[in-house]
Amino acid sequence: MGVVIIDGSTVRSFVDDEAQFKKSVDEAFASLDLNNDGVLSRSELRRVFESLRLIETHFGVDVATPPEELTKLYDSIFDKFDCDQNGTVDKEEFRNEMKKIMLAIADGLGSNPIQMALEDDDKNFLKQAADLEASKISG
Ligand SMILES: [Ca+2]
Ligand SMILES: [Ca+2]
Repeated sequence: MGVVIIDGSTVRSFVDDEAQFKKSVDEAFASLDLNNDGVLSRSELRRVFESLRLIETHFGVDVATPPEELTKLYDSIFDKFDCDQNGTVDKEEFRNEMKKIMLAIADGLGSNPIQMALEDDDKNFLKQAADLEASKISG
């Protein structure tokens, strides 16, 4: 358990580092593709957001949101990811939309850093962004 400080530029430089971002997203994709069929289904994608905790922090949804409301929300998120609307999210769709989301978070953070408490083994993208920045500072 640690606390990381994240601001818009931290997130932005993470996304801008294409090789690193692709690696992180591909790793996340692989771990989420539970049945290893190369695409994410609705329920698989839902786990992304449950694990990232983006819903609570960035979509302005109360934690006490009724399950049916949450399902609607996750459905609308899925539709955003599923660009070609074929009912599954492939790697490219996942990466493109994650990039948009991360940049939207970066815009939202601006130059007002936030503190995030994270588990050490957290795969949270925001922690990875912070780690990347830390590694650059320390050389
Ligand atoms: Ca799958
Ligand atoms: Ca698709």
